[in-house]
Amino acid sequence: MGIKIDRIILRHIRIPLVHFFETSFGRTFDRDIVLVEACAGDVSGWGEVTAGENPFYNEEWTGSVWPLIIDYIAPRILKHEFADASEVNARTAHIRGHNMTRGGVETAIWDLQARLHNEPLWKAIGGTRHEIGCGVSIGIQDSVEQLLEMIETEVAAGYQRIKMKIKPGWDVEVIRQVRERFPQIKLMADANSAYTLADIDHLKKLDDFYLMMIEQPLAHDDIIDHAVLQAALQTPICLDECIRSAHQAEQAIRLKAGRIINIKLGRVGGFGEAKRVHDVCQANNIPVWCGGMLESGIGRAHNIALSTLPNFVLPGDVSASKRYWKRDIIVPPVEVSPTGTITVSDAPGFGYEIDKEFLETLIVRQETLI
Ligand code: OSB
Ligand code: MG
Repeated sequence: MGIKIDRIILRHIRIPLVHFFETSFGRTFDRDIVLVEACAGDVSGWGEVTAGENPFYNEEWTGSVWPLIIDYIAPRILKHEFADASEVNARTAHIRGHNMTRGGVETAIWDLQARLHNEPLWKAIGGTRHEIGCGVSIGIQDSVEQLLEMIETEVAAGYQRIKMKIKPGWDVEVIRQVRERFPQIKLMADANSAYTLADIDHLKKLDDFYLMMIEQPLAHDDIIDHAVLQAALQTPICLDECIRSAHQAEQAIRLKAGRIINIKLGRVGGFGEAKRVHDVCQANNIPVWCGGMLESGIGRAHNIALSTLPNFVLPGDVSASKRYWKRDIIVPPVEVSPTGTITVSDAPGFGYEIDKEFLETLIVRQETLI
């Protein structure tokens, strides 16, 4: 039984975060998210485009998503006969970049296929675990005291590792204070490309804090300088921004640009490529974990499914709905156990229902493509 999409409904929603989120490239208070509903008859699959509000993490932003889907993606998807969702990626692979937009559509079709087959998405993609380990990503705060308080809260909630955002001026001395207060926790730092090789002596100081890893210290599109830095550091480097395909993962591993890779569905363009990145890493003994992009419940549910693949052996940035939203757009919300785990739903598709009534109240713009 193949899949034929007869309608795509795009929705742009705006939803405030419970607490602002700051990275080295800026502070976010409200999320502007494009959701993709792919329909085959009366069955729908849902995807989330994980682009940010500005083109600062990568080249995409909420405003670039809409025209790209209308002008370039939907015409290649609508009415096309897919034997399997694994064929979707190749239909839009001629588009340069814009993986998050391509991935928002692709993941919707994976969800649709799983719902049509009445099976959980995590099993459909080859997942092997019923429970996933969770960490949290904590943004840059106004004061170290506020950061310490937040870490305290998340450790008490049971999260298995703490990731803190760093940038020049909010790095070594802040980490030193975190380590003094929390000598035992699994701790890591994410720089979102805020440094260059000129900072190598400064970055070496991070080796004092037995971090699990330091994430994407150098340029968003670099693997060569990361290889130089990794050779100079004891702390493992984890690559995020610069791994956008399985081929790039393979090259980064060959160059020894890092020892860990964070996989984000959007950054690599959906489940097809995410599985290939996963497989390349597994074959090379590179552990992976699932990154996050402050997703609503839809993207979060996809991330949970992805995290069930066998080589997702480190806790990811997939955490409870309530850390982001007063009310999520899925029911039930994503909940995390006192030991920092999420139990994976066995309901069809990504395993949660859409809260349509609440979703309606968030819509900025909606369009049906046929
Ligand atoms: O680099 O992992 C990142 C959020 C926005 C942009 C980039 C990143 C992040 C996060 C948030 O770290 C992870 C989460 O969804 O909690
Ligand atoms: Mg990151």
